[in-house]
Amino acid sequence: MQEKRWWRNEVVYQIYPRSFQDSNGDGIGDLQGIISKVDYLKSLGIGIVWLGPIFQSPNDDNGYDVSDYYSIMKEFGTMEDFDCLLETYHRAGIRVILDIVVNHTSDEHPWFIEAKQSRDNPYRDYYIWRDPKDGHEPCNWESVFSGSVWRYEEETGQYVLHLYSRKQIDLNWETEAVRQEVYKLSKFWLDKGVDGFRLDTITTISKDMNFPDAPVVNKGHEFQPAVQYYMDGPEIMRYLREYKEKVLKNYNVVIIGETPGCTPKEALEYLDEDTGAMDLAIQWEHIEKDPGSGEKWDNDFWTVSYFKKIMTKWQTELYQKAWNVLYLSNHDQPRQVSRFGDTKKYHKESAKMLATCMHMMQGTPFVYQGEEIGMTNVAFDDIEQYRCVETRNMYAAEIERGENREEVMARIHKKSRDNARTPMQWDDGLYAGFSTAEPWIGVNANYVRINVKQQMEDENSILRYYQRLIALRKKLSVITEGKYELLMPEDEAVFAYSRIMGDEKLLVLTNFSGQDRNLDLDASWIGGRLIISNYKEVSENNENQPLRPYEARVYYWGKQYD
Ligand code: TEU
Ligand code: CA
Repeated sequence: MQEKRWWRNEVVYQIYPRSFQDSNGDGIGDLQGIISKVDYLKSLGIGIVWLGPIFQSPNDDNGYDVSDYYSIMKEFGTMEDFDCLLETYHRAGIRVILDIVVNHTSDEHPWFIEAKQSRDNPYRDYYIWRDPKDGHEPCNWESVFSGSVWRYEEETGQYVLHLYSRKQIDLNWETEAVRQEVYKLSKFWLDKGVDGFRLDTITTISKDMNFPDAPVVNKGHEFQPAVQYYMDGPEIMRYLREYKEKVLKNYNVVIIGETPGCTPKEALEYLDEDTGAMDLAIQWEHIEKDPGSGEKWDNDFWTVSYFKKIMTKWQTELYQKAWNVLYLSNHDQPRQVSRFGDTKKYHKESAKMLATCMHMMQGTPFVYQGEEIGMTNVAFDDIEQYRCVETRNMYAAEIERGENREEVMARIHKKSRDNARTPMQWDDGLYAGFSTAEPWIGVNANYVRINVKQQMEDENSILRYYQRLIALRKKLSVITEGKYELLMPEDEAVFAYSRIMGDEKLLVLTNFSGQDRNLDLDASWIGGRLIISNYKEVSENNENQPLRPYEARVYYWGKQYD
């Protein structure tokens, strides 16, 4: 495992441990469950798994609120289970990446329990405290999860900062001891042999410490979106470079930063091999128009031409300078086939088309659990069935503001993070084969139709298609290395692009609509050889025949294929 930049040739699979596989019948996914699925991931062709947070946590935000960085969450198992997981996956040739959450800790972390005792407690400066301003919050910033970013602490008469939930208190990276703690815990896990980190919300660790009021953009909100004051802040590069210098550069690991709101220009700074600090950046631009507006719950702005523009920008600007992350789904986003495809008439076709469009681009594809079988959004009737702290807070705030319940639920059905967090659908048995007991969150009722077992047996399933896509990437280096170029840029439904490397080339044709679409490509694209498609009855060579609803076809020119 010594080769450099090994992550460029692999596909990453993201596991949300709580929802993947329960092994002991308590309704909660766990490490033994993950261990039991190693052959499944191997058969898919996965080279790297990213595990959502597995550390001790009161689970206000499902592990993104850590109370002990050195022990495994009780519900997930023990340190022995973790060691066994690492060994099992390594033996199968799959690398393991941990999700490190160091923008904040849980309010139940011993550091915070100490810090809130008194103003002169040695841990006080691990967090960010401010005096009340005219008897109120120090500034008007709105938390990502609704309400103010400030929480008042009676005992010491000060407010403490939390960008996320009230139980996720932001660490103060200005404090040398905090940075030392981060280095120490990172070394602990790296020395165990993990293959890298995904650094949760890492671009918010440096804030504007003057805490200016944010401009009022929406009179309906008491507090204001203030992302410009805490994203990619003034000291971010200094913190990250020091982290790399003191810890990360001593290991052959991959560092993946979660970088919401990041532009290609900023990404190039983060990703620079000499002066930067990470290997991959999970940018958000193609799935969230304006994360800064704080209006994630608004109706979709998304159009195919917008998507093409954003993807093309990233493909072009990072080319030969840095490496892209290719994804449409994760644990914070609705299911991709519900959002960008058609779950009714063209479920299979659209799920395969979306995968083709992403996997043929330049970068490392990230597959989020269940995506490979086309899992869909869920629509629970009652807010009580939702578990996500963001969703529940949003609901409470909107109802209090007098919004209409049905309308609020409709937005939740569309965008709630719980859409992606229902249990993995393994088979058509009780609780979808996820558990023998009632799961911590409801199973999507469509598991009888959409599940791994059925798709393993079906040659034409979405799952089998993912296997083929991943195998192709291993076979044809033009998929990893080729230069990207957008074709038919103006088309509102067809996303067509080419990949070129020497005398090898790929033509990727995808239709994002439920209608037939004509192709408008010049004669140099006639011919080639069909290497994958989501329809039957496709000619072996490209003749520019129209694309059928959600059709995807990929043609190859070159010598590597046999
Ligand atoms: O997400 C960071 C982040 O920007 C999200 O909170 C995003 O704004 C939100 O999900 C929009 O719906 C990371 C994790 O991926 C997320 O699960 C955590 O809740 C969050 O950090 C706090 O740790
Ligand atoms: Ca369990």
